[in-house]
Amino acid sequence: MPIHNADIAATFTEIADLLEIEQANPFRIRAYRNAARIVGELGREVRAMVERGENLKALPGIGDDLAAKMREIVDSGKCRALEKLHAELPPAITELLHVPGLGPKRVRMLWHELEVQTLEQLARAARDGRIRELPGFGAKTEANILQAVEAHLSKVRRIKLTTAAQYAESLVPWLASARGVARVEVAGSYRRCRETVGDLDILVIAAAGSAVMARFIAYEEGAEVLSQGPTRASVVLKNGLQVDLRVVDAAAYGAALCYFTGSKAHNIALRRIAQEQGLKLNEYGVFRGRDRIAGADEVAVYRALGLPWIAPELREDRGEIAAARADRLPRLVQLADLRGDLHVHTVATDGHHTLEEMALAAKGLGFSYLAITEHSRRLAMAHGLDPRRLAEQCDAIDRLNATLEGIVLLKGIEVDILEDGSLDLPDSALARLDLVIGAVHSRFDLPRAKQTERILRAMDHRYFTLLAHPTGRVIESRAPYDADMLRIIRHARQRGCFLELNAHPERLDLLDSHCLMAKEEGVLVAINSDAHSRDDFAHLRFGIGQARRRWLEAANVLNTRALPELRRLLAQVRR
Ligand code: DGT
Ligand code: CA
Ligand code: CA
Repeated sequence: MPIHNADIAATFTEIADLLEIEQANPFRIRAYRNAARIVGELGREVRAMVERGENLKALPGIGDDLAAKMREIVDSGKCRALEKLHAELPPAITELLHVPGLGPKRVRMLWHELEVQTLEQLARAARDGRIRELPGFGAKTEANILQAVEAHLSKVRRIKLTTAAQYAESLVPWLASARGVARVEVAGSYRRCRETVGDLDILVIAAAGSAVMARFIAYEEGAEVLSQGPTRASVVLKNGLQVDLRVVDAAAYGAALCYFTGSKAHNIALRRIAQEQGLKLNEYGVFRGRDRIAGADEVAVYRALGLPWIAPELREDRGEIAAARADRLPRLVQLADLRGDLHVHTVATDGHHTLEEMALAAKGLGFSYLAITEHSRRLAMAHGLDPRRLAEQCDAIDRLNATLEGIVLLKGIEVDILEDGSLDLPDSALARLDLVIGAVHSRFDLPRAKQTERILRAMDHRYFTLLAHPTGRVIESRAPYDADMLRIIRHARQRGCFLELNAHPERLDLLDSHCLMAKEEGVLVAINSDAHSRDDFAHLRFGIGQARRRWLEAANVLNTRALPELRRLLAQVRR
């Protein structure tokens, strides 16, 4: 069974959680949490690194012990350290940690005193009024716990697109290699590049009697078969992700692809258009009376409805159909339009590769420029740069640029925006840079007016160029900080500075809705990888997907500009 980074990260997180409940050494716990984060954010598969015999200890915070555990997980699918903890503690107890207000101490007490081991038992204990009796709990806490558990139990689970991609990219070749399969494609919200997906919808063209269904059911990562028939089946994978498979004829493939790509709202709008023209649209084709006038090919399905083909990312019934009818669909930005990346880190702070390694990797992607933007000193955890180290890096960049061919390194910084809106480095340190990215990394809790003012003030700084990950959210784990994004975007317009769409899989920030706001307000967006390793440039495709969902064209994106034009734009922002 192929092991994905998400599996390794989940194993380490679970170990850390269980150790916390056992009240183990905090340093040990932190080492596992750190490893889970590093692996979870890595732009390449640990499995491939192990297969190639690469040194896992090159990853930050990974020593002999963790490297050995990673190899063990990749090789055997198991981790003895976790199994040992499972033998000592109830299996589902870590779920309790995800209830707001419950830390390891309380979970331990609930388990020891009330024998609560699962969310259901927790809810029952709360309903019975048993929790309030425990020292340090009380009736109010009990009520809060009950509410949180019930909300949690009813919440439908969605999975990050980037995580789903790891699973889809193993499953698709597995299905494609079955006898009689002509084509495999993932439709649904995955194809529309939503930032999270509820399940995967996979479409297959296969001849009658093909082995694809049997192969799907036999997939090693499958945990449970929910339903199974000759042309459709649903399986839940071990990670909880549901996969719906449909086998269709080549003659209906385009119509099925259109139907199962959705969204539902887009489908309904298309069907209405068909009806207006006396046609019928369903998952088998476009029909006039009993004649199928289109079906095999998605472009032809749209054409039969009198429309140009609409890119999947647009299919949300958010104006794309009217735009298509008027022949005014946007020419969406593509990965190949990017000429460079304006936000990366190196070994000087918390990155894994050197300046030169990052430059060569960027050049390998066809980029003509790459901005080096380390953290500033305030982020001590990430070894942020002070003025002296920044100056040294600038010198190193100058020396390297003199020898590099085909790629130019730009000098930048990801400087912390302090609580009062000032920047973490003095003007004298920033003056020499080509660009200054400002970022909020602290005090996410400021009230809306204060948070907004803080960011506006930072933008007014004479050297400020670009606002990094503008809302600060981390997908499914940290909500955006409370700030007036429209005001921030309008201020960026007046100030002439830019916004980032950070393509890091945990972030995808600018959010979907703000991308459109930026476009409408005329603020250029930089789609950046925030790479901490040369493999992380792979994140860019998810940033591109997010941008496309909100209609961004190459012209709306800063780093589609050629270097001379980019330099001109960056210089214009300085005061
Ligand atoms: P998800 O899985 O929640 O992230 O979102 P989707 O869009 O992948 O939704 P899903 O998996 O329930 O269904 C896949 C596609 O199938 C959906 O985008 C459109 C189509 N579909 C599903 N149910 C209906 C329906 O009741 N009417 C129409 N017109 N289309 C539907
Ligand atoms: Ca789906
Ligand atoms: Ca589905």
